[in-house]
Parts: sequence; C-alpha cells; structure tokens
Amino acid sequence: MADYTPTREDRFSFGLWTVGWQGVDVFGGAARPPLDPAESVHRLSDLGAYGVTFHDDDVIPFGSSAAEKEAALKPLREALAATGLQVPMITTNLFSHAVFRDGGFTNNDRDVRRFALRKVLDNLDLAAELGARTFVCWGGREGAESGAAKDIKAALDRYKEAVDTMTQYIVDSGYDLRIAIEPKPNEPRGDILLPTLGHALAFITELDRPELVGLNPEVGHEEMAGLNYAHGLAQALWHGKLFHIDLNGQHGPRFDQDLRFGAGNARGAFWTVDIVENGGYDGPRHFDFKPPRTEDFDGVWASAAGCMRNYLILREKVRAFREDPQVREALSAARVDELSQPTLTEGESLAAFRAEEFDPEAAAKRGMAFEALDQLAIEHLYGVR
Ligand code: GLT
Ligand code: MN
Ligand code: MN
Repeated sequence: MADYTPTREDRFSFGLWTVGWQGVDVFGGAARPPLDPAESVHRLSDLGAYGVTFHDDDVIPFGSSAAEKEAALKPLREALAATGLQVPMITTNLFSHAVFRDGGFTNNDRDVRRFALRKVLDNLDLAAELGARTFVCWGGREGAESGAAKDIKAALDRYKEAVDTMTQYIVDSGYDLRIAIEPKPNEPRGDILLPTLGHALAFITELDRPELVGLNPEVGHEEMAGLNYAHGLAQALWHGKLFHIDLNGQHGPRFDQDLRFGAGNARGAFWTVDIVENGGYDGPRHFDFKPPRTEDFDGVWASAAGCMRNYLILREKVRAFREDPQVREALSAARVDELSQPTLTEGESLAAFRAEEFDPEAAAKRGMAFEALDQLAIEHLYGVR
C-alpha cells in the first residue's frame, strides 16, 4: 500500500487564507490568532505542498502605502525563496472591507467600482511579478438581497467592462496570465452574479478576449446548489475552460462548509479525482478549505495534511478502479465506449438514415448494466477491492 506522502510532483497548493482562517463566522469572533504568512509557507512546504496562493489582503494589510506593501511582502518572498514554493495563483479581496458591501466591479457606487478596479490592476502586477499564471476572480459580494436594488443587466455590463479592462491590461503588459472566474450561487450575498459554471461560461463568450478567461470551480459552491462537481469539471474541460480548481468538502445543499477535501461527499470526491486525473486537467491541485473553528493550530495542520492525504488515497483508488479487469468488462457491458462513436456515420445520407429499421421494443428490453458498474466503483471506494 502507498504511504500517501505528498511530494512536489503532486502539485498541491493552498490558499494562505485557508490555514490562516481565524474562525470568524456569523455567530462568533476569532477562535484562533492570526497566522504569519511566512510561517504558513514553511509549514505547508514541510507538509509536502508545492505552492501557495493568496489575496492581496492576506499578506498586505488593506490600505498599505507602497513602502508598507513592500515591507509586508518581504518575509513572504524570503519564505518562498527558502522553501522553493511557487505562487501559481493570486486573487484579490473585493469582499472583506465594508466599502465592498455592495460588491466591487458591480457596486452601484461608481467610485467604489473605480477603486475596486485599481486594486485588481495593482494585484495583476504583483501576480505577474511573482510568476503566477492564474488570476482568480471570486465575486462573492457581486449580487443582491433584494429585487429593485440591482439592475442585473447593467451589473453584467460593468462586470464585463472590468474583466475586459483586466485582459486588455494583461495583453498590453505582456503578462503570461489568465483569469479564472469562480462561481458561487449565494453567500455572502443573497444571490451572487455568475452563480454557476454555466452562467460564467455564457458570460465569458460575451467578453472581448474570451480566450484569456476561464473557470475556477469549487466543490462546495457546486454542491451547495445540488450540482454534480465532477460533471461541471468535465464540461469546463470540454470547453477548454478549466484553468484552476478549488478542492474542498461539502455535505449537500446548505451553507458553504469548506470542509477539508475528502470529507463531505466522498462519492463525489472519488469522481472528482477521476476527472482531475484522467480528464486532461494539468493545473495545480488547489485546496480552498477552512479548518473548523474547533481546531487549534495542530488541528489546522492536521486538516491541511488531510486534504492532500485524502486526495492521494482517492487517486490510488481511482487508478485501481480504472485498471481493474472486471471494471473494464463492466464498462463494455454498459456500452460506455459506444457513446464516443458519432451518431451518424460519415457521409451517410440522411434519407437512408431516416429509412433505417429499428425495433424500440427490443432495445427497451435490454438493460444498461449501470448498477453492476457503479457497485464496482463503490467497492473500490469502500476499500474492499
Ligand atoms: C473566499 C471564498 C473562496 C474563494 C476565495 C478567492 S476567497 O474564501 O470563500 O471560495 O475561492 O477569492
Ligand atoms: Mn474558493
Ligand atoms: Mn467555499
């Protein structure tokens, strides 16, 4: 049996805001003291991660001057140099400060929108400087609680204007960066704009440079809406839009739990690892979780280690499933391969096709053999094969 020890080749990355979460929620204040970002870099490196990601405000206190910004970045730069950890992704905090209570890019207040866009452009410079290739946009405060307060079509115009300005700046600056939109249906806003992967994909087609914009799907955000995360990843891959992923755990439709990866919907996690490993995604395996506020720092690091360990356990199970000769037989009995054959034969005349004989009664009697196949998957997941 594998020892499930993560290595840099596994390309696990963590948001500094994950292990650094102090446990503030709607019912209670901080349950843990702040974590020094440089210490997080060292600890995550020791645990086997290859990279860290962060919001500007995770490292640089909101409102810092240029000199204060550089002073805040110095220990992080030193920790990155000492550990060799990378910064594959950067994102901008347009949600914590009360100035963003009606959003950043789509705030009704034009001055706030201009401030938000300046904050993002500054952060694009930092992303490029640190060698990040992906810039995530999670618009958690872009939305509404009430009907009349937000003109949704105008808000989408402003959202597009902001993203178009970002991509134009990326191109003009010669940066090797792509934007990844992270959908979420609700929380903190009552209803968030671009609530699902599908909404975001449609929005991207309206942008000036759609080739520079893709998705950063999060497990919990899809499952909160009762959606199938693995299917969402597959469709994002099909569109060539899976730029980044946020792995965590969730127990169905309820508040965003941000459990460690592998906790929550275990069956969903199995199929998630299957599509991440076998579907053509080659980006970081990035964790966006919150160590529960019950935990002290030992619990925080146990939780972070658990994300990686659970991924590696599931990766081994997925490999065993795909290599199992009985699974191969079951896949063929379920005619899974047949779906890859085009429905029409090349050059076939539609007239001949339409005249073809078919017996639907006979076809309807033939079972699809999906249950036997799924049972094999469940047995691999449950650890008896
Ligand atoms: C915030 C949110 C996450 C996003 C982060 C990126 S911030 O913690 O809950 O889902 O990925 O802005
Ligand atoms: Mn996320
Ligand atoms: Mn979340």
